[in-house]
Amino acid sequence: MEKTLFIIKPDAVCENNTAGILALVTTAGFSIRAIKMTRFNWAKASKFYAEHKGKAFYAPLIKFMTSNPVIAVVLERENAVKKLREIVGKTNPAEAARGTIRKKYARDGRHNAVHASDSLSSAKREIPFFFKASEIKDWKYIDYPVIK
Ligand code: FUP
Repeated sequence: MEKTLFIIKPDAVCENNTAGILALVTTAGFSIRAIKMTRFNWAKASKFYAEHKGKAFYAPLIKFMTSNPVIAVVLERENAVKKLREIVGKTNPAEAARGTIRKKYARDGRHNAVHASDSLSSAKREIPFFFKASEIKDWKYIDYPVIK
């Protein structure tokens, strides 16, 4: 089993698309191992997107990602990184395949609804931006007896 980081971005959170997006990922066989609503500050977002520093879209991207809350999610399934990227679709919704999350929920190439780690090493770098190891649990339902 593999874990990856998924972020529901400010556009999708504010447009109330969280439930629809999570329904798509859980239907695709992912389990939610950790989830939280939080807000990026400038320093954290700059570090998260450091690989894009120097590109024209970098500052507007950071501005957008810090503008409103995001929902960070640790998702797990076999081949999670690759499979999640498939159902997320291409960066720009105009190029994203039908049935993908970005085709359905993204507005454009910046306000594109979600983030998904692009490799296992990215997932390992990105998950700790939001979660301590102790917050990521393989919960198993236990039917505790009722104590009267
Ligand atoms: P992706 O892996 O599909 O999220 O895309 P990238 O890593 O290439 O880019 C990260 C984010 O930068 C995108 F999700 C949105 C933003 N971006 C732009 O705003 N404009 C661009 O031309 C490319 C990316």
